[in-house]
Amino acid sequence: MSRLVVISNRVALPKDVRAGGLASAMQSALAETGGLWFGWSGRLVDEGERTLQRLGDGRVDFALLDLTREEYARYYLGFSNRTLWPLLHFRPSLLDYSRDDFAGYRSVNRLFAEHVARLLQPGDRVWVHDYHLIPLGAELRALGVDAQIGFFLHIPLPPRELLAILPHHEHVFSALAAYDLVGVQTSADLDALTRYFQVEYGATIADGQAVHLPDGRRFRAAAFPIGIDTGRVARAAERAANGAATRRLVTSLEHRRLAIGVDRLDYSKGLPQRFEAFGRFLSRHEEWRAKVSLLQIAPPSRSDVPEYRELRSRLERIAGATNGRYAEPDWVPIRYVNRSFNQATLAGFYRAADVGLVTPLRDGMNLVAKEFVAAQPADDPGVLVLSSLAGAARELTQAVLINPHDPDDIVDALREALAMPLHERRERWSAMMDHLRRHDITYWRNTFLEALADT
Ligand code: ADQ
Repeated sequence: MSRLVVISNRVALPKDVRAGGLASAMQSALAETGGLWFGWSGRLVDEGERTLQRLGDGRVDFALLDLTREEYARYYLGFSNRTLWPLLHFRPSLLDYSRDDFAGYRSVNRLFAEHVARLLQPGDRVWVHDYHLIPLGAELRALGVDAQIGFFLHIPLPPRELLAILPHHEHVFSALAAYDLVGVQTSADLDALTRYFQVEYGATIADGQAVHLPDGRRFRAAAFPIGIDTGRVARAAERAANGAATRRLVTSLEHRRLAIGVDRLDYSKGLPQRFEAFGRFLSRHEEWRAKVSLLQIAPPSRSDVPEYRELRSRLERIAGATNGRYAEPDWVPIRYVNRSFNQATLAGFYRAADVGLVTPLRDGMNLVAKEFVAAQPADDPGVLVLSSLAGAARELTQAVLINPHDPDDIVDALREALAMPLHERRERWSAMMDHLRRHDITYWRNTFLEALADT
């Protein structure tokens, strides 16, 4: 089988213990066929000190490229995370555009392409990941690369009207036509993509998937909802149930109930709304005071971006106010923890929880929702409360679905979840678990790579 070359902003090395499902899916794909994973090293250097670090054993290799501080500021913090991220998450009011950032984004994509082009071998298949690297395929083509190249967008794709808000959007999104296959998370994202090409470029769409441009370019687009390593999460949760971390958590609850949220600290995750709703739940349902806690695990991310720092102080204020108002000497409503845990520990925490609160304002998929379900014990499963605006809601239809913009919806869902009879919890859980077992991360990776091979 031909070698696989994976390109993403960050690379997960085999020794990375915090690596999640995506990292292990890529690593196992690379292990099967041999290959290379290319991305930013995470190091910032001065101009002229850039290195390309090579690791691996010759069968599975890693190539890690340094960036300068200027490139990091423009490509990563600027255009990727202050322009594309808010826009693609339906938040145009947070969009911060600058021509210099856009130029930086393009030049890092070109830089990546130049390095990758030198590392490619005849017959390689290339798989590019996510919004940081949309123009990479076109840059590779400009360098004469004729390998099969696929692209997967992990975050949502909003309707054309929103995409068109981005200055010079045509220079960004038309680059998708350079790929043989463009994968998105849901059929809604796929509709947005095909519609954008129809309206902006007069493309015609055959079989709902083949996009033909009037200039003769063509590519295939399809939805590939990403999954998790369902079996691994389930086994990890079972093992962790008796581990020290889960036992300490359970003991600390003293038979009270537990709702859990686990998210990167990001404004797309709806954390202020979740905290507010939990406070409202306690205010409205006195009978639940001192009977249930919310454990929110939220490690800071992108703290060099001002919106993320503001979010952090906002959450501290709401958690502080809610705790000040309702806490008892022996009970705190919101346990707010700003650090990350390894996947096994998280799996144990999910299993110990009665309710998983996953309430993003917008999310490409949301793997935490899937991990929460996979970690539940079959005989006494917890209840997933899930935002209908997360990609995962299209598959996990047996969750208690809510609109995160309506705090009362979250309040009602919490009450319903905490009171749900065992037979109903089991019924909902088995349907979701069946789906997750059939559509796991290996299925996702294989369907994408098979579709790429078919292009
Ligand atoms: P993210 O926005 O990072 O991913 P999500 O899918 O929920 O969102 O999480 C990714 C992984 O990070 C999960 O495996 C989760 O367990 C882990 N994680 C989250 N918080 C953690 C913590 N506190 N400690 C340790 N691990 C933690 C983007 C898109 C999503 C899409 C994924 C995959 O925004 O919509 O589902 O990519 O395509």
